[in-house]
Amino acid sequence: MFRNPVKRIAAIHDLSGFGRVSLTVAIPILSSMGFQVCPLPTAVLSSNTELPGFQFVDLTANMRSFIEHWKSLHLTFDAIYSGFLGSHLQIEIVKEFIDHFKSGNQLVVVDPVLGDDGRLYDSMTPDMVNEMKTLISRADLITPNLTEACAILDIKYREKMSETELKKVIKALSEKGPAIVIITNVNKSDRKKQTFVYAYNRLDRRFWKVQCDYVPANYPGTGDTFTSVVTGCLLQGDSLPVALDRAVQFISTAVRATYGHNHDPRHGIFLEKVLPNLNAPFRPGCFEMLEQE
Ligand code: PXL
Repeated sequence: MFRNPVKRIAAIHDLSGFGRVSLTVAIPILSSMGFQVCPLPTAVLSSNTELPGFQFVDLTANMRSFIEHWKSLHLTFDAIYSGFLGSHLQIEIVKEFIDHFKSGNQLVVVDPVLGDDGRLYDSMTPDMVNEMKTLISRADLITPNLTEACAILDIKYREKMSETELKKVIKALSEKGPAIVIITNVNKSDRKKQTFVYAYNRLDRRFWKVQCDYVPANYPGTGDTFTSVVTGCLLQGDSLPVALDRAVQFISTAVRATYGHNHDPRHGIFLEKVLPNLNAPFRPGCFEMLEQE
């Protein structure tokens, strides 16, 4: 079998017409980084759900026939990347998708979107949390925030955790299947205007930590931006810390390009202004390796 001359990514997310989230973030980022993105839309929305009055068409009933068509075309994917999913049935479909399209040399990325800041999103049911536990077991890389990590492990969320506790959480997640676990948005500090990303690669048993600027504005789609850039970097052959560093720097630049404008944060970050940065030479920022336990 020929390998794809342009690496190909199946991206299973919703398509929100306005407001820079999910597919409208993943496609431009991963295309700019040189990959063919094949969207399998889970739903079509007029805008992200932050904007009042959004219209919504659920595509759960159509997803299996789309997938059957892809099977009949004998498509192969160098990566499979799923994000926000709307129902436990959709999670089941993504599991089937991975089981069918899995190949040896492939990156399976699951962003287990369930909640933030200690609470699950309104649309998330206990069924969905349970389904997500089995979906992440099929992934090579997962990118939960701390709320999602705690929900998957059935442990109580605490806003602040010590590094030792965080390492335990990350390792416990990795033992459920994914070799690489990245936890975003950890130990936010308003006073110091910073937040952290922690990561672990079970294959070399190393932990990493990257410090990020924290800007007091909530832009939808920054999680999608982060996971898309990390996925692209790893597919380009970067090491895990370099991928984390590039993703953090990209988001920080995008937020800075947005924040000074008189702009409604619900419309998302000005991604279009900073996409060319994805092709700039890498300049090391601020990742550090942590002591092993
Ligand atoms: O992952 C962010 C996201 C994805 N999809 C939809 C959203 C959002 C964030 O607001 O509204 C529809």
